[in-house]
Amino acid sequence: MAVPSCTSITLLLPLLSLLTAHIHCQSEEEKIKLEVTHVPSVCTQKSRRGDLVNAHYDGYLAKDLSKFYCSRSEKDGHPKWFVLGVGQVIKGLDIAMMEMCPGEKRKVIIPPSLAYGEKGYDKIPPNATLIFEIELLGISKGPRSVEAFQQIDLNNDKFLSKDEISNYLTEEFKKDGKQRDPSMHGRILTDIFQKNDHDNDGLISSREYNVYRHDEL
Ligand SMILES: *[C@@H]1O[C@H](CO)[C@@H](O)[C@H](O)[C@H]1NC(C)=O
Ligand SMILES: [Ca+2]
Ligand SMILES: [Ca+2]
Repeated sequence: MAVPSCTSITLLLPLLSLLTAHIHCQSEEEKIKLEVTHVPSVCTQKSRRGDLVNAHYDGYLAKDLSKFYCSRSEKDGHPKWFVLGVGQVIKGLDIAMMEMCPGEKRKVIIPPSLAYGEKGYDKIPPNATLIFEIELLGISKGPRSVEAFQQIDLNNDKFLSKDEISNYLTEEFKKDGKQRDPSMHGRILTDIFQKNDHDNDGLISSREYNVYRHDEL
């Protein structure tokens, strides 16, 4: 299906992760090694799976400590936004950034099985152990949160109908103010139902929507 252009990705982030979020099965024996290097004096909130987090991180190859990624020098130094725990970043980072306070800093050593594996990726060689220095800047409720579900579920019956999701898409599209091919709306809607309406009853239940079992609705 057609995917919205790059420029709209930030605003459509909730949407895109509705389309692409999936559960990762984890069988690896290997674990990350985590060190908390700075704790803020006040911690009002801790990061959870499904939260939209804002962070800076630098990545190094463990074998020679060469830096392969630095969020501070990419994209004009804007920190990265992503949904935590849904595979938008490598597994090791998803794990390392749980239960973290805004302002907290961590250093983590990630085995290849929780990073880019036997194949490697781009600047990352095969079987590379990675080191990340992470600073969490902010947390907001993510698209797969209970809050997001309730926002879409206008009649509050715990099911998302086509109309409700269509409304939500319309509102999201209005927010970024771009002209769009009207057929895209329909295509996204169809795609959302194909990927999420597992029992094909034309409604997305809280269970179908919510990949996080611990988020009781
Ligand atoms: C990566 O590790 C696997 C498993 O230990 C091994 O079979 C493979 O040969 C390694 N690949 C490279 C390029 O070192
Ligand atoms: Ca509903
Ligand atoms: Ca359903």
